[in-house]
Amino acid sequence: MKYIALMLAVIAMPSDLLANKFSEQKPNVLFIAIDDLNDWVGCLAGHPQVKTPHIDRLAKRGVLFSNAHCQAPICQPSRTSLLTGTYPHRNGVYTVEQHWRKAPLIKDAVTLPQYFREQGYYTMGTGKIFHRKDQLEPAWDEWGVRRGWGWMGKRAGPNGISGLPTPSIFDFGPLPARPEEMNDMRVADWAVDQINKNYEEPFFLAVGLITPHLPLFTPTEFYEQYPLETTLLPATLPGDLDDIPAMGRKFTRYFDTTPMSHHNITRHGLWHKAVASYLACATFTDHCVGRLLNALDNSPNANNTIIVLWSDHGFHIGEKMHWEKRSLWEESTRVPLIFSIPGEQNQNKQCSRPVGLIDIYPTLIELCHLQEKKDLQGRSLLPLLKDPNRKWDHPVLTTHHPGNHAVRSEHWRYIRYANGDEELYDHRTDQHEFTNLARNPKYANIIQKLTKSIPQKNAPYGPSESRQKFTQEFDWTKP
Ligand SMILES: [Ca+2]
Ligand SMILES: [Ca+2]
Repeated sequence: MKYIALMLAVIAMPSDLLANKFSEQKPNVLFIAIDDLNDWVGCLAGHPQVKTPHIDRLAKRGVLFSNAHCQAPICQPSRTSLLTGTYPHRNGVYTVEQHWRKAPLIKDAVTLPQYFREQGYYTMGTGKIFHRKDQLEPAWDEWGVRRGWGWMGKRAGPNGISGLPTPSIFDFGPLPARPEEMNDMRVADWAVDQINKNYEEPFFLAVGLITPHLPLFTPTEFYEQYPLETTLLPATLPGDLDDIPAMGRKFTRYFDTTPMSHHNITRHGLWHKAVASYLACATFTDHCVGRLLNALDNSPNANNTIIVLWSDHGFHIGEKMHWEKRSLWEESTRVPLIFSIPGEQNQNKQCSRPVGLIDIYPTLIELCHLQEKKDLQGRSLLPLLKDPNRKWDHPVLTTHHPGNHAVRSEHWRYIRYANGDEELYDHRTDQHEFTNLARNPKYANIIQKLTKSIPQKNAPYGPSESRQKFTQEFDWTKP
C-alpha cells in the first residue's frame, strides 16, 4: 500500500520535481522482447504499408534508436549477447544449437534479469526471453507461460497455409484461430495480470513476444489488413549480388535447402503472400504491445516504470535474394530499440547514432541506479537518452560465426568475412546497400577507420548440441 501512496504523491508533483523524484527511486522495468522483428514498424519506416500504432506511440513517449543493431543476426547468440552483456566473438556462442550455459567463457555469467534480482528487484518473465530453457534460469522470482508452435502446425493441417509444398515451420498466412488462442496473447495476458498487481519491491518484468518468428501465422483479421493486390514488395535490384564477394553470396545460399528460399518462394508465386504475412505479424505483435502499454497506463505503476522494447535481430523478405536472418546486411541487423522513461524531458526523439542491443544491460543498470557491473562489454546509452544528437563515435559490431563481422557507423556499413572478403555501403546515398564500394580505392581511408572496430581475436565455438538437419554441411567460414 505504501507503494501506491508514494505513486499518487509522485503523480501530483510538477514535472521538474517529478524528474528529480524519479531519479532518486528505483523504477520498475517493463522489458519487451520481440522475436525476428525487422525495421518494418511505422516509426522506423522500413515498409511504407506496415501498421504498428502502439510501437509508434511508445516511440513518441521516449527515444527511438533508429540505428540500433543486434550483435548476432540469429536468436540464440543475439539474446545471449544482450542478456550476458558480452559479444559473440568473446563468449563463443554463435549458433542456435549451442546452450550458452555450457559455453566455458560465460557459463557463470550473471544475466541482466538475474542481476536485477540480486540487486533487490522482484523479477518476472514470460514468453521467449532466453533462446530456450527460460524457466530454468536463476533470473526469475516468478515465471509465466511459454508455448511452442506445435499446436499451430496441427491447426494449419498437413498441407500448411502458404501453398508451399511440405512447408513445416517455413509457413505463412492466415491461421484459423482466434486472437486469444495465439501464444503471444496468452503471454501478454499473463503479463497484464502482473502489471496490475502491487509490489513491495520494484519489479523487472520481461515479456517475450514470439511473433513474427516463423511460422508467419496470424488470425485472419490481421492478415486481411494487407490485401495481396496492393502489398508492396521490398526494394531489390536485378544483379544486386554481382558486386558481392564469394562469402556474401554464400550467405544467401544458406536457406536454399529449406522451403523458404528465394527461388522456392518466387517459383511458387508466393512473395506477395509472404510479405503480407510478415506485415500482419508485425501488426499482431504490435497489438500485443498495445495491451501491455494500456495495462501499464491504467495501473498504479504507470509513472514509475521504464519501458524498453527491442527485437533480437532483423529479417530479410527477399532483399538480396535472401530470406530470414543469418546475414550481415542491414535487414538482418537493424532492429527497433525504444527506451521510454517517465518524467524524462526527452520524448518523441530519434537518435541516429549507432548503438547495439549489448548496450541495454549497462543502460538499465544506470537508469535504475544499480551497482555498476564492471564486466559488461556494452556501454550505457544514458548520454544519448539525455542528448540524442551528442557526438558518439562508437560503431556497432555484428558477428555471424567466427571471423565474419559487420561494423555499422552513422553512415557506413563495412563487412569483413573470415576469408578477408569485404563489402562497404554508404547509407547516406544507398540505404538498400545495392552498391558495394569496398573495391574502390577512393574509400580506402574509410575502410581503414572502420577496420579498427573489427575484432582481432575470435573465441572458438562453445560446445554445440546436435545441429538442425538442413544446416549440418554448411561451413560459414569458407566460400
Ligand atoms: Ca529471433
Ligand atoms: Ca550489389
